[in-house]
Amino acid sequence: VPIAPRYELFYWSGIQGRGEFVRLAFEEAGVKYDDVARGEGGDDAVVKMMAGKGAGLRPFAPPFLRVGKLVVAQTANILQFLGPRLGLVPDDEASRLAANQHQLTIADLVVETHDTHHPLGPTFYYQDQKQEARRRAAAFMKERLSKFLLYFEAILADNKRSKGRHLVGKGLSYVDLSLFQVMEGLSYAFPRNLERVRRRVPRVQAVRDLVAARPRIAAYLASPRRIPFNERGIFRHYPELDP
Ligand SMILES: N[C@@H](CCC(=O)N[C@@H](CS)C(=O)NCC(=O)O)C(=O)O
Repeated sequence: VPIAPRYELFYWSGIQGRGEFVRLAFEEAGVKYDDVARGEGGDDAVVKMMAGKGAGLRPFAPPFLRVGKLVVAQTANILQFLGPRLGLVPDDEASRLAANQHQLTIADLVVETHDTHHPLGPTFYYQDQKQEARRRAAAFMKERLSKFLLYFEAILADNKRSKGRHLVGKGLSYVDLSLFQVMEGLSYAFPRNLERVRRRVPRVQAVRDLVAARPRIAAYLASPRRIPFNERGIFRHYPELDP
């Protein structure tokens, strides 16, 4: 990989989705990246790569990153690759493993959040699985949401090196950015239910606030580069799922 590489991010153009975890890392680092599908080629550019029509390893699903001849897919894997290059993870092996581990746990939470509106999977429209979605969302709210967030609260409390302010090491890492994104998404999708959990996770909330106040992140959030949440992404607001 060249010293100042051209980073091309491939992700669906109309949603934050999983691509947002990667965008936030670039934005915090102040490193330029092409958001390929939002350019001229549109979403077709993503589809072509998955059909093996680009050089490099063929990805199963977006997001993926192309850097020269290298193609890197899977959100956590992309962030593991970018972390050291963007200065968003400590150097030591234990911290890198911890960062990747937390990112994978966040990926699990993202899947479970997605499954609240698509419990029968992506084959059927939400409209055709509304009943199941209600059951799944209720179970998620009752047991899973607080379980995940209280886990991250405990990780923060355990991380004495950062005085409980960061998930990994002493300073900000890509995992903090991802925790911010999850909190934003959950608060869009489930404002009522998240409010009930939020006060039980003050350290998680503080990470959210700290990331939102980072100058480059604040500028990004206020820019047109930040796609608004909508009902096509992972975090969808259906009032009937957030009683
Ligand atoms: N585990 C993968 C999941 C990727 C994924 O599910 N991507 C979604 C968009 S957010 C997609 O388009 N999937 C197409 C499919 O699964 O057929 C990751 O974390 O990157």
